Amino acid sequence: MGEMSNLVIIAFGILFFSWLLFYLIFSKRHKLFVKSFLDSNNNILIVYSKHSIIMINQAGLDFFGYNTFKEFRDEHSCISNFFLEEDDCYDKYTDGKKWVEKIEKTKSKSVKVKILSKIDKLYHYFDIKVSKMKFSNQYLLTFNNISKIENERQEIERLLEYDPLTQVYNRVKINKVFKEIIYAANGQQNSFSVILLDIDFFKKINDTYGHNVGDKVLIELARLVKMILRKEDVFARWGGEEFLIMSEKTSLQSAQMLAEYIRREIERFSFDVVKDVTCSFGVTEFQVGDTQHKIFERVDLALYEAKENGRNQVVAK
Ligand code: GH3
Ligand code: MG
Ligand code: MG
Repeated sequence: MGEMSNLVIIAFGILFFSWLLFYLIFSKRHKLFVKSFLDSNNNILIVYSKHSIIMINQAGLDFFGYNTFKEFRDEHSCISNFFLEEDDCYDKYTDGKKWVEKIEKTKSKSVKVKILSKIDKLYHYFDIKVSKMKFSNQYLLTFNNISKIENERQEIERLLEYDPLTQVYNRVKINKVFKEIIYAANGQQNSFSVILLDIDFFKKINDTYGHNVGDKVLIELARLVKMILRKEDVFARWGGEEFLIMSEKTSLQSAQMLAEYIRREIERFSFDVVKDVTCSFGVTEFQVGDTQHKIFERVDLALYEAKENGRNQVVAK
């Protein structure tokens, strides 16, 4: 009886170890098969599970600048650490470590991300598609490099926001900035001021020297004002010979001083051909509850008064 049970145990033992051996060989072969499949693809492919990377293909290692998966994994468990912050791009703060699961549940199952390549030192944009693998809790991440199309899109967007003559922002950009800045100012009591400037007797310049010289004055004026302003000030061509400055965290008094400084610099500047040019300025500060329309009404009225009072001066409202 005792011998019999020993035999049964040994038989089970043999069975178990053969299964284990078979499983190990099979799973290793399976893994090698998956790896060679992933490596054959030129796109970066990553197998992800439980918030960490469990496989990356050769294209991925090449892009991130690692020789082996082990080197890569030792330094980075979560791929979202690579995602850089940019408007309309997905970054590591959006959904934290659970980002793969979150994306898989969205309709598009994909996100746009921005990554800096260690190899070519360039920013790349990818559309990452997340697919859940059947009968497992693993996900396949497919990186589609959309840098070319994204750069072209950004270039077009940039062109749409710039005035082709003076190379400063135009109304498209200003309206966009206004929306954001008013929203921020209402929320955080973070004030800002607006300066509107208009060239005095510009029609006379055109009539006397011709339209091309008038254009040149606009270019020179824009360049001069841009040089005076801080990087964080928004400067735009509002219309024909009207320019607008938006200064964040700037009180009415400071904006008035800035306008006065610009006014004097323009007055002192010797423009090509025309030599003397002056401008009139309207200045106003954001007040809680203001709309873009209200701000413009005030700054326009201030500018009107500056013109009425004899031009080449600053009026604050
Ligand atoms: P004020 O002191 O009252 O501002 O007089 P002004 O002559 O400057 O005023 P007004 O606004 O009547 O004239 C603006 C002129 O600017 C009219 C238009 O022909 C000219 N202008 C608008 N856009 C351009 C441009 O892109 N290039 C040139 N050269 N002129 C332009
Ligand atoms: Mg005008
Ligand atoms: Mg004018």
